[in-house]
Amino acid sequence: MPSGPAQELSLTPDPVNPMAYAIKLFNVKAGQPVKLTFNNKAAVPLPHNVVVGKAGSKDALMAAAMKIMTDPNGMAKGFVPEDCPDIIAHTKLVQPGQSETISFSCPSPGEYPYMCMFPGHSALMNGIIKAE
Ligand SMILES: [Cu+2]
Repeated sequence: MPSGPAQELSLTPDPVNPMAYAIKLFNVKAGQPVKLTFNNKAAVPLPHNVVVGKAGSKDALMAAAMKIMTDPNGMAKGFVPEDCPDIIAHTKLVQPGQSETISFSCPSPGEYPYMCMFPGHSALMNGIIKAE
């Protein structure tokens, strides 16, 4: 079980490119709780989500993003592929001006990918939480 103080991460869309995140790399301690807040404040209003995957699952997450993009119920699901076993945490689809905080932990050292699965965003709108 994770113990110790929560490591608070704060994420927004990139102020220059609204289809990317402002931060592409976070460093955390493995095994300690993480609180990630996504604040969807941007000059260009677009909905986004944040989907966090297991260590080393970036390719699997990318594939899941491609799949949910063509799902006729994708919007209703907030573009979160609930059937993807590599997902450890996610926000709902966060509308412009709103924010959401999610809690999880990175149990062991590794590179935990996060990405936005709103159609067309995942290729650039992604990053890594590096746990050590
Ligand atoms: Cu997005």
